[in-house]
Amino acid sequence: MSEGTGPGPAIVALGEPLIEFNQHRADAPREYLQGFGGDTSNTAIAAARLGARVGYVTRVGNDAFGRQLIDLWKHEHVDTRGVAIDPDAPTGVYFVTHGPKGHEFSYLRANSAASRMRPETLPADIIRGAQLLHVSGISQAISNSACDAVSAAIALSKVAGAKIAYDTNLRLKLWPLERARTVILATIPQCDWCLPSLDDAQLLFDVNVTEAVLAALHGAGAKIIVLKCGADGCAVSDGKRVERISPHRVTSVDATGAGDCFDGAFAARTIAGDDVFAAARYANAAAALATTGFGAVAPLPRDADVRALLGRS
Ligand code: KDG
Repeated sequence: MSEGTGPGPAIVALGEPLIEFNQHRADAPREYLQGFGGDTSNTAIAAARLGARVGYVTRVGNDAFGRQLIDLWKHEHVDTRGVAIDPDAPTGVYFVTHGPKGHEFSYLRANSAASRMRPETLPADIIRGAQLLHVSGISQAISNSACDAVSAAIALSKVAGAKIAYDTNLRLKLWPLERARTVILATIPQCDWCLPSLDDAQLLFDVNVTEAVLAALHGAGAKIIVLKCGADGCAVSDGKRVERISPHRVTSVDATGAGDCFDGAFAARTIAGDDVFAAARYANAAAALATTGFGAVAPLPRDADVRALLGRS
């Protein structure tokens, strides 16, 4: 697998990586474990750990955190040819705190290097060479120019005949609901696979029941939907058939990045030839394993772990 030479990646993810500080001990709430996050980076690493040839497209700062991220991707066999170093803006940071309602994110990322992505700076050849582009609502929320870069990347992938996977990843700390809704509803019909969480879809469409959510998403132009329902597993719909996939029983400590792991596993398996239902069953198990450790990246599983969990269920 290549980190910078040889054949280009089959899967390309585009977005913002973050340095993570995770409050990992209930008895020491001011102690933070440093790790890594950023939804699309998590997705890229998850897919790479599961055996896919993956590349990442972003900008990092010319700082210690940017260098740590580049080292991480190299270590994880994620191709870094699409990563640019911005001399004038920092790498983004976020904190994860844990409370009775689950985890909460606090960001230090305004005007970050990744937020300065724009269509003209995209590595067009790398995007055109991939079979699958993965983007998210966070990639679009971080700035107007990054939002335009996502549209440009989608256009490049479409011309190249690649599949496009889209996680709505709605973060209301990054943009207001009305703007998010406008952009997300314009993006959904352009993508082949729509991978929202149930929470996102409920907020976007103001409906609650899974069937109504799936109908609203198809009505908005989604072709294939993989609805991630957190601790309740997921539901897959191709417009003709709906399959509900039950959750796996694991000891969860931190759900940060579980949805991103799902996306990476789904991408890895579809590229390997699985149909969307089989890929979602696999991804559902991978995502469960991602909740068994702290942080978005450290607990991302390997193929043998996922298959062992699938074999136990
Ligand atoms: O899904 C986990 C991500 O949300 C986390 O790693 C941080 O990318 C992040 C974000 O923007 O919230």
